[in-house]
Amino acid sequence: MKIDSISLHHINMPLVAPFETSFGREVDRECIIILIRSGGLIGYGECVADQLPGYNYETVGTAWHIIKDYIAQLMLGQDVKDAADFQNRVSGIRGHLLAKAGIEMALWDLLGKRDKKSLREMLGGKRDKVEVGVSVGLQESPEVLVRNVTDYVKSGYARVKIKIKPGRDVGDASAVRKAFPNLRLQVDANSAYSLESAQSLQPFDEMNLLLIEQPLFEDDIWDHHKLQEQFRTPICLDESILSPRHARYAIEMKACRIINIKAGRVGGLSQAVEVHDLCLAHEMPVWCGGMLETGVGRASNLALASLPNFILPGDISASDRYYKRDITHERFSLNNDSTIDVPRGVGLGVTIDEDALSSFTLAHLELKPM
Ligand code: OSB
Ligand code: MG
Repeated sequence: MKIDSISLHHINMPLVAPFETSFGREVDRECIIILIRSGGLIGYGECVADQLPGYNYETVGTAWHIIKDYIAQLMLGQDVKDAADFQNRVSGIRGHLLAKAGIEMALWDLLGKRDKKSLREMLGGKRDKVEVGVSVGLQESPEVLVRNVTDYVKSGYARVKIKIKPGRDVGDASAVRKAFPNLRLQVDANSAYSLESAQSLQPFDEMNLLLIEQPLFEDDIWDHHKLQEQFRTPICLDESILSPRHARYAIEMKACRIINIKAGRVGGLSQAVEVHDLCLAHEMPVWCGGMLETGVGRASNLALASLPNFILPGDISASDRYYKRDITHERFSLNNDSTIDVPRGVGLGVTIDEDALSSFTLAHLELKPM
């Protein structure tokens, strides 16, 4: 596909409720929506870098710079054949995986529109709908947390993840467990513990949790191995897995028993599929993580999560859990079996609400061949 132009929209969208994790509190979410034009078609992508480098070192600012000054220069006016060709072009750019993934998503949307295929079909997804859960941020108190979880359970979520941090871990989880003895429950620390401080999490082993997500440093696969040896509950890695190579390290080191896959974090959907395939070959179950995506990124997550080894429910909630107004005309809703339908249309299978997109846009840039 000859790339005619690449447009970037830096957007800010108000969240329906603040989202607090061990690395910070967000009341609105920023990201970059990417438009790639080719032969009269437009492909859309979402770069999930946020305003702050809390989850990942990338930000909207760094991704903007890397896309504008480096990635776009390797594509504009050129024939980019597919995701593999794209990955090959950007292989000289070290890191900046969220930036690369946003562009790759827009390429997939374009390819699907050109070939009249859905993303699910192109990636090899099998399911029509995927099991999902909800990720609940830190609340004022365990009581407020239980009230929040109750609302989500009532609205149909059969799996709940709660965020934890030192001092807000065992108490919070046991309050939820007491209120919901049979709920599929898991916790996410976003790297808030050391091997030493994580010893205080031992009571989790008596709470029948699905998994403990990313307790330790993002660059420390080996200490996760040591911690996993001390826990019966599966440890799941999120931040630590930045590539298929990291997934192999984690498997070989027995650093975890489950992997959370986010296409953004591993540098694109093609890389996410590679991680998926590797995990499948090693009988390591995976699930699809979320980054509070707009309808664009949510459509991509649903297609990815339809692959066979996505065995656990994904952090892919209904649109109304995140945004009152979204940038896609399509809104995603929860079926009564705690699933969400995978889009069927070509590419991502979503259409853009131009008014919404422009009203959320803080900055806009169009890049064309020189
Ligand atoms: O660690 O999984 C995470 C959101 C932003 C950054 C990191 C994480 C999250 C979530 C929310 O847990 C998942 C979602 O519902 O999109
Ligand atoms: Mg996580």
